[in-house]
Amino acid sequence: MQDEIGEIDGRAFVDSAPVLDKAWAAKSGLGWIGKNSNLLTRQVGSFYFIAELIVDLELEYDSPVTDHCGSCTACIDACPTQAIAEPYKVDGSKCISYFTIELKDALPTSVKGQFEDWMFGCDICQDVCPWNKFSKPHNEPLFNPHPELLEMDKKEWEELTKETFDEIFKRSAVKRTKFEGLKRNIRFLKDYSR
Ligand code: B12
Ligand code: SF4
Ligand code: SF4
Repeated sequence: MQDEIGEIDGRAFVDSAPVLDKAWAAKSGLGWIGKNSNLLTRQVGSFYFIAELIVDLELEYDSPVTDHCGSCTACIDACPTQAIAEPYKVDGSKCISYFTIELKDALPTSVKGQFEDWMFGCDICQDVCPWNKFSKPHNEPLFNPHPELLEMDKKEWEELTKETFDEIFKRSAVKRTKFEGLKRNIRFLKDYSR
């Protein structure tokens, strides 16, 4: 933007600061917030991050778009932990994503058998969303998984070592759980899978 426009100042964020990503994106006309609480569009569904540029530049604003969830309840029906407490409201403390990424303590046995095969995060309420049949594959090499990761079978995941974890998740958000967190999740799936 500086190359095109000249002297401007600002900051960029991607899930990296206390900014209301979804609310601002919806206000900017980038999509609507669906019943699964993610921002989505009819053109590309919801499989993307939301990023912001906060700049000292006067812009022409777009208007919000309309909600196209209609009578669909696919995300609510598919959530294995009933975390979508009511349309548009996700109870974070029941979400597999919270349990497997954010929770630092032991996983409660009250949710045993409910994680299907999710060991880090969960995309079920997006996988079932009819608008995601319009989602497009990325072309960003940095998002590609480590090739070794794609080859691993169940046994290798269960025997994951710190060395392999450090290697395959070197540049990945999976580091957020740390090695012990991911091992905890894998053990939980092993002990309580249906
Ligand atoms: C906390 C958080 C979580 C928590 C809680 C999520 C929740 N739905 O409550 C947990 C750990 C569970 C989580 C999980 C996931 N998350 Co998350 N998460 C966040 C984070 C860091 C903060 C959200 C937040 O609580 N903000 C504070 C509250 C007050 O704001 P808010 O939720 O935006 O709500 C405002 C408005 O949206 C509006 N609003 C909200 N609900 C409603 C309902 C009605 C009826 C109305 C009128 C208005 C309204 O009012 C609020 C106040 O202005 C954001 C990043 C960010 N900085 O925003 C990512 C973010 C929301 N997460 C994201 C993703 C990708 C996920 C996962 C898919 C990850 C995964 N694969 O496991 C799951 C999806 C779970 C789900 N169905 O929502 C993306 C969503 C991208 C998108 N397309 O929308 C974000 C935006 C990160 C990013 N920048 O890309 N997440
Ligand atoms: S991410 Fe998974 S657990 Fe969380 S609300 Fe969606 S389907 Fe439910
Ligand atoms: S699955 Fe249906 S209700 Fe849920 S966000 Fe997608 S369109 Fe909306």
